[in-house]
Amino acid sequence: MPSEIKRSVCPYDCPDTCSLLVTVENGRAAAVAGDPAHPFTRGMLCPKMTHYERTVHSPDRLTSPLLRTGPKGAGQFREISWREAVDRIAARWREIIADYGAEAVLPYSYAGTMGLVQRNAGHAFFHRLGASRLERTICSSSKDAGWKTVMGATPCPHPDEALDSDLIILWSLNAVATNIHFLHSVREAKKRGARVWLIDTYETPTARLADRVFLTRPGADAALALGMMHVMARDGLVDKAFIAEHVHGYDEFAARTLPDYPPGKTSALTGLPAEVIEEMARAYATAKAPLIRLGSGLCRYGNGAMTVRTVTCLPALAGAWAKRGGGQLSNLSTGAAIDTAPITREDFITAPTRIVNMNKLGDALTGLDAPPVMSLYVYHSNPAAIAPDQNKVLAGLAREDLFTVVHERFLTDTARYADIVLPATTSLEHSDIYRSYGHYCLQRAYPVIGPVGEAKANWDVFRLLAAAMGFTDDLFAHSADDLIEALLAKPSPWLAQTDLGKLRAGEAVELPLPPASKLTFKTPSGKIELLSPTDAEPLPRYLPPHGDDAPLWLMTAPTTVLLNSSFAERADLLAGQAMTLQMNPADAAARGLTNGQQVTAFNRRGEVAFVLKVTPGVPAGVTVAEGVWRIGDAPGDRTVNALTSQRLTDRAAGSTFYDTKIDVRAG
Ligand SMILES: Nc1nc2c(c(=O)[nH]1)N[C@H]1C(S)=C(S)[C@@H](COP(=O)(O)OP(=O)(O)OC[C@H]3O[C@@H](n4cnc5c(=O)[nH]c(N)nc54)[C@H](O)[C@@H]3O)O[C@H]1N2
Ligand SMILES: Nc1nc2c(c(=O)[nH]1)N[C@H]1C(S)=C(S)[C@@H](COP(=O)(O)OP(=O)(O)OC[C@H]3O[C@@H](n4cnc5c(=O)[nH]c(N)nc54)[C@H](O)[C@@H]3O)O[C@H]1N2
Ligand SMILES: [Mo]
Repeated sequence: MPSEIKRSVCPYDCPDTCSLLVTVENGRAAAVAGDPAHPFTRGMLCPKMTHYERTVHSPDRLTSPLLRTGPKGAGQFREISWREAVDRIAARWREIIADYGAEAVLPYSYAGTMGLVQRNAGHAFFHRLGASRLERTICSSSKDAGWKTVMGATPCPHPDEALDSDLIILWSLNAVATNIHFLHSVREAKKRGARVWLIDTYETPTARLADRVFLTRPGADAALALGMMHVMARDGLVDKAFIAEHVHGYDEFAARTLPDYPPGKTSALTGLPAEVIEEMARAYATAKAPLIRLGSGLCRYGNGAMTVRTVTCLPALAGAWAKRGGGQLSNLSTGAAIDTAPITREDFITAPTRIVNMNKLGDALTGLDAPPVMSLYVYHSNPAAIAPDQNKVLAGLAREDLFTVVHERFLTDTARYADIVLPATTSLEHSDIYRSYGHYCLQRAYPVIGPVGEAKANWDVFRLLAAAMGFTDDLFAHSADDLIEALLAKPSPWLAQTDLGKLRAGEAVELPLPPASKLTFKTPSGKIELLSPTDAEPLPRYLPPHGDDAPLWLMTAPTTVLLNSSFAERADLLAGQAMTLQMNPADAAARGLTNGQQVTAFNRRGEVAFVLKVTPGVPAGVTVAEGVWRIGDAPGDRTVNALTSQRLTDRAAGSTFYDTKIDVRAG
């Protein structure tokens, strides 16, 4: 049979949301390439997606439902039919609901796939069931909250604005790993003379693209931003005309907040020399069009929302919004284009049910009562690996009386604890529609190959479960394709301006940003709000992170070869890699540790074995563990999240992965 090239979309949780060209031969994906027609993909894929077909057709794919035959966690199962699997789940849920009520059932899902239908596929079902609701704030809810306090619902600028910037600041962003397609514009801008800064806590792989690298103490970015703004105000480097027209509360901010943050004090908080903070302030304020591309690392601290809020004040003081190429790029939101209500069906909630924060899964499984969690249904997420406080999560998953169902593509660390495992399709095998948090394109994907084995898509599984539970709502009679049409049929002014024919044909369409959107601030005052009079914290300030009673910070950073725990199935990507802990030579010497040896990182929550990598790229007092590894590939029996905590951010109940301290010993 001749090969065919079909279009699809990268489903992963990444701001780049690439358009894919898949070569299909004999019903199999033979090769995958980046789509040259897509304005952000530009024909290029990251190293992970270059051989996506190896994930899709991996010999490790789950191809049949499984029933546990050994102890929890041992990974011993036997194959059963879908009919038996669904009947067993429904029967067990009926018993649990009779004994404890439906809130004893907890769904757990996050972002294995970002498509609007498959990602949100369980909401209607669990609302209808009356299950506990999951608060899905593991990623960057505090970043969104910080942005919103200052900018309201103002859209982020187009990412291509970077082309016209003369100073691009990659702030807490390891773009080489997490936003590789943004670097196209960064490189082009550099050719035109732009300077590039990186502000991080260690020299990430992105450091080599930067003209200047500024390493700040973890959780101290608000102090850095305040120090810069202090110097700008002190030296008359703020844009007075812009402030007068577009900024609310500058006088209060300048009088009440900024005097508290002179360079000496902010130097002590950040670890950056005072003269460097002065220099950064001057360079930022005198750039023609400075652009901050804000990553998410800095929001995952006890002070995360306030930190983002504070950094977001910088472009207002510099008047950067008035200039093409200037401003700040945070998480882009296109939620206003497509309303997901036809899928999420909040109207199915008849009485408000319990809300469980996903960062506190360990506590929920081990400590909740009235009712306890008696069943956990996990889909497109891997909480045994990615959730904080792994020891508590695993203790919960090991409970003999917990009925766990995991719908997965692979036998992940979570799936190993399941009573029933259900096999999931990959994105090439099901329909969906995707928006992005790094650009303004929408794209619809059709299946390009049939399901591998007996794999089923998220939505199709919930249709089966709905039937087994006796739910007769019309919604569950519909296919994923019907749901996509229902989304497109809900008119929004933004969607009305796009070519729906092209979208339905599977091509990317770009939502147009309204003209002058950069100077139309969607806040209550219509201005950028430095002062929020009714907020418990009316003005930005430096708040300390949580910290821990231990000497070394631990950066739980992304790696180029994994995406959270996804791609762990890919031996080709992990070849030559090890689960390392990076450490400064001085910290290693002080502990008598040498490069390449096995070490144990520990704190009061857990102990994790790593291979030590001694490097001057990590400052003293900081350690780095890149990637969320599979326990089977780790030197010991735990991975990085045995060290992280369930503590939340100051606002929006976010995760605090980086707000972790440890000590390290040999062995
Ligand atoms: N290859 C790869 N791609 C990914 C992911 C992945 O794991 N791997 N993850 C995906 C996901 S889920 C998301 S949310 C996105 C974003 O993924 P994120 O994990 O949020 O990654 P970044 O936005 O790059 O931000 C992380 C950077 O912040 C730095 N950092 C940590 N603490 C601080 C601090 O206090 N101050 C400063 N200035 N910097 C700090 C870290 O050292 C790191 O370089 O990327 C997605 N893409
Ligand atoms: N230490 C540390 N921990 C972290 C982070 C970190 O940087 N460091 N990052 C955090 C962040 S930002 C995030 S967003 C979370 C992400 O947490 P998760 O969203 O849980 O991310 P993944 O580890 O990618 O796990 C997704 C799982 O979904 C499965 N999957 C993919 N597609 C489908 C599908 O269509 N159907 C079904 N049923 N399954 C599918 C994949 O096989 C994979 O096992 O992790 C957080 N945890
Ligand atoms: Mo994330």
